[in-house]
Amino acid sequence: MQKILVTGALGQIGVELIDALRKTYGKNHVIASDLRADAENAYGPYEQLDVLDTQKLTEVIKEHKITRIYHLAALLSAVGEHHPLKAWDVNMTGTLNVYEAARHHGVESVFVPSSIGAFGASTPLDQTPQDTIQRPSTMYGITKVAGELLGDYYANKFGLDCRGLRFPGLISYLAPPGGGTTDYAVEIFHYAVKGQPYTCYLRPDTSLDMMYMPDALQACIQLMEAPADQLIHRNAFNVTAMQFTPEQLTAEIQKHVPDFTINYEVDPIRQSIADSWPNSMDDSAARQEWGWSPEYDLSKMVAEMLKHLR
Ligand code: NAD
Ligand code: AKB
Repeated sequence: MQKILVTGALGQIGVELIDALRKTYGKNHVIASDLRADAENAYGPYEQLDVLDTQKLTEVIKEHKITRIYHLAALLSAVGEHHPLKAWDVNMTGTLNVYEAARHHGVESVFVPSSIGAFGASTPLDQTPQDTIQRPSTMYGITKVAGELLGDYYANKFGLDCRGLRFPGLISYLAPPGGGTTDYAVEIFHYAVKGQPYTCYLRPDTSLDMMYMPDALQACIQLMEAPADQLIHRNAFNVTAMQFTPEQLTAEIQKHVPDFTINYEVDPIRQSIADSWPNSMDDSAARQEWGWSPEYDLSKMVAEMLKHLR
């Protein structure tokens, strides 16, 4: 049975992933970790762990005899543009520390999420292929491309089973998003259920890939359980579930909340990031190699989000 460490476990993905992993592998087989000393959201084994602290990282891996790591600790795109050097440190040095500790201390497999942020304006933005030009313009994107390459390097050079997904914007109701460009697609629901208008920082026609969290959790577990000989790419799979603009999301919410209104005050930093990201990704490699098949489309996701937030 796997013994799993999750870094950055108190973030938007982590709080739900630890629960999903514990249902699959057992409560005591999943160690949550994050920067905070208190961990009331961890509901099980927890370690305070800064991924920049290599000594503590090694201790945690050895003490719990970790065999698999889900490395979620990172700074997201918008925060990363405000703190680029910190984003480099956490996303790059943190990931390198995790790979190094893993290969030296008996860890067999490591999951590191990438992002639509690993693409840039020179990438084909419609049906973005699995293998294509990656010249991102954000510090976040630079760290994501380098993280993808590091995964390939550690797999090829040291035989560490490094896998990962290029996630689109993730939509969930439990933990708030951590400061990304796609956060509007979560925030908007909180305003809709409170009966308040929402001011969106992206233009109404900005199309981005998105996914509802249960599909993302399923993808994290399914990819890591896929037989290695089925995977041609292994690392950095495009995965998507839906594409929409703020205008289209608003129209879908209005089917349930007819009085809901939106207005727009465009933030030039986040708008330029969104403009450099795909309008829609081609995720056929994930579908073919390990059976990726999302359950939630726009209308199903909106109905579920509103139901849970109410
Ligand atoms: P988040 O910002 O919600 O959570 C990140 C967590 O990392 C936070 O709890 C934070 O305290 C922790 N952290 C920050 N610095 C740390 C450090 N030095 N040591 C240990 N922990 C640290 O992020 P998330 O949305 O849960 O994203 C997790 C991963 O998934 C990231 O790699 C992110 O790039 C990727 N991803 C997320 C999305 C999304 O829409 N949420 C989309 C694509 C990719
Ligand atoms: C962000 O907007 O930074 C994240 C992502 C898509 O990587 N949600």
